[in-house]
Amino acid sequence: MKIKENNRNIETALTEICKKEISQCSYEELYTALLGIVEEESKKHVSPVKGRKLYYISAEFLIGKLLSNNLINLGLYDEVKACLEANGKSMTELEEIEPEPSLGNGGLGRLAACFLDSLATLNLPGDGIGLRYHCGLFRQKFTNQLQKETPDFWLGGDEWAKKTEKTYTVSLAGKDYTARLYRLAVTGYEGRTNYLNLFDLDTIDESVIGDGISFDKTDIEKNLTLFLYPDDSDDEGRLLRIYQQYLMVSAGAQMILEECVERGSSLHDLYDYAAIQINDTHPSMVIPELIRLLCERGIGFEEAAEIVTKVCAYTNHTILAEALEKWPRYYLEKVVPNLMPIIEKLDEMIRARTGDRSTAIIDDHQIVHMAHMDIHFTHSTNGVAALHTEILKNSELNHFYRLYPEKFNNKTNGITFRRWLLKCNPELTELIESLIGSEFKKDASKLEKLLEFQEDDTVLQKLAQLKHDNKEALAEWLLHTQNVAVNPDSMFLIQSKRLHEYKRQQLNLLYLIHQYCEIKAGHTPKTPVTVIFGAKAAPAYTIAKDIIHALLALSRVIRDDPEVSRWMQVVFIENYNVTAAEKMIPACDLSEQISLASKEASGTGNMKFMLNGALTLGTMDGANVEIAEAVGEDNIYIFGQSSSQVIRRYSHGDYCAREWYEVDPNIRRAVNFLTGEEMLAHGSRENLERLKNELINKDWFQTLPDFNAYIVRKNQAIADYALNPADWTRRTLINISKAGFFSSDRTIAEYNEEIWHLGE
Ligand code: 26V
Repeated sequence: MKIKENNRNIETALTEICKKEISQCSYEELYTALLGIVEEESKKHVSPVKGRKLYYISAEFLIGKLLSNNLINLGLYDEVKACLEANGKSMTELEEIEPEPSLGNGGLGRLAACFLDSLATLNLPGDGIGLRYHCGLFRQKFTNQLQKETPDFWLGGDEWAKKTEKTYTVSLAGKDYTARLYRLAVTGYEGRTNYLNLFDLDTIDESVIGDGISFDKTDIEKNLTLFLYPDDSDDEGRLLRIYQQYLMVSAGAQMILEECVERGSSLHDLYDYAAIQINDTHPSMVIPELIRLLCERGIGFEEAAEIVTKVCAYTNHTILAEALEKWPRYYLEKVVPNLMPIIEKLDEMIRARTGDRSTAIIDDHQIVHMAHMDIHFTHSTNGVAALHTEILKNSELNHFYRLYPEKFNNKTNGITFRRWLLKCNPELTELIESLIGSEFKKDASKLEKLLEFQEDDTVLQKLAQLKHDNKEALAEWLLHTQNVAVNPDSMFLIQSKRLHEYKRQQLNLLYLIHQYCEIKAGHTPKTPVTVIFGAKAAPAYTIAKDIIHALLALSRVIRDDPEVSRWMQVVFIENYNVTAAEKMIPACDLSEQISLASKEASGTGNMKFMLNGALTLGTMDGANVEIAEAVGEDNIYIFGQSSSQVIRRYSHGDYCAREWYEVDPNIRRAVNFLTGEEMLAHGSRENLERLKNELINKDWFQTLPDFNAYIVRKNQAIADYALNPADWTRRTLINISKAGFFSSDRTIAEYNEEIWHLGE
């Protein structure tokens, strides 16, 4: 490390760069100086690529703030923190200077960020390719208990992603645009430095943003990379999404070929130089684009298609049919006229291969199915948790599975322990280290050594104290950022994730209403609880916004009722993001993972909470199934219908929410409460009535059948926590010790061994 080689410590380096005493520096000055130090350090870990290199193409990289994480990965964090403290400065305040890059919606984007960390940590050559959105995902504000979206201008000032001189020409709707490359160094933990390559246009004009996050969607030159997934509730929005995707894949594909040729590839042997992972269907156009570029460089169509199939692999992240992208042919004809003939040829090849029209790329209604193209023209299709992959094979993608059984495989998701333990919970990291040494930081399976301590009262007491300290820290953060006071002596129950009906925040809502009524009837819980939500709803997703509205209104109803608020508090934090997650997760007692079984592909929040010593209350869905297997049924709270029951119910089409509502008095009481006078005192009749009607007449994600089981299991968890705290802590220790499997290092090692074969 140069800083040490030159015998300069951080203190002298900072003083030199800032040209004054550290105590005299502003946090902005220190931040800029540290950014420079990280940059210099990370360059030293760049090493030439030998053999195959991975390109992970994704419309989202939810990377979170980078300073502390980079310092941890480069081994500089402790030194910097000590130096700041010695000069009267705080690391926490310094962290607040950094804007959070809002380059993702949720799990899919965060997974991509965890994967980049693991690739670099495992010394694997692997870059990300994405877009440099100027405002990214919207910033969420609550006004009159309603979500409002405003732009999040996170760029400006010092940026981690550096502008380069590299540009690529991309033709959109017949007109040429210049895509510029920005590069952000990804530092591995004691590992190599890779890059996240983000493309952008120089011509973007933030002044075209009007009210909220509205803008003229047709002026591509000015708006193309303004927002992440702009509202696609109309044709213009959907077209813009295709423009964005093609900018990303065309510039990305050109960059990949250029790099490979520079490294000696003849392009016929592209497979020896590149592996491309297509993260969901958003980057699917990279397949025809690469074929187009290879043909342009003299390779025949059939060979080009073969090369691309060998190089590319596809990850499916959802079984929800409405989330699998399919575009009317005329959209693609308009935006990517050069690709359409290629997509047609690929479709013809598949017609010759199989008579099964359900696997067609272009169907009889002239709709282009991106996932179908992915499965036919890549060598690997993977699901993201064991159950999810089984559902893909046996139901959703069964026709493809029968065609290509060898292509299907599972890669259960994982999380990077550097951010989700070392960074967000240094106290727990220290305790673990004092007990089992530091190997777990790079070999997460070593956490199992903690099992030795499950009967050790001193360790358990330390663990309990640490959780309490983290709850106090969260309480302070909530007071400071959200202006709400919570009781750290209460039990913390957290549901934080995107707002979607299948994730069933509405089930939690109905539970809270039920408890409200029970407390009013004199049936108090065993201990006071604080229920914390964090979630953004897609701007055009009406019911999701109604659920937020109902939860915000209910939190006021409870706040204003001292009889209930002694026992229960509901907090919905505004603008949930990675930074908020880092504060919430270490403080959680009970992690709510209550999606309708079969609908959550994996979930990764579930893993983060488990690793930080929360117990899970969940359905047998996604990776919850594997968490339950790992910890055993005594150390998790499982409830609700199984995925096969749910799938059966859907296929019979015989679920009738109204029947459940009419028969069950608890359900009726909770649902009716939505439009009762207490709620109407704080909420809007229109929103609340719409939600109530949805629950009674549709309830597409079967909230009502799981309602009673959820109440019983949740109240059991609360009683166990209250009545046997030592045993609770013992069970949290078991959860932590079994979390090793959910490290993204394990996931990435599996991708590499079975799909990518990097560096070979
Ligand atoms: C997208 C959309 C868009 C249109 C309307 C409905 C809808 C529903 C879901 C989605 C999600 C698309 C893909 C996605 O983000 N999947 C998430 O990927 C995570 C990482 O693999 C995984 O943990 C989550 O379970 C999965 O939902």
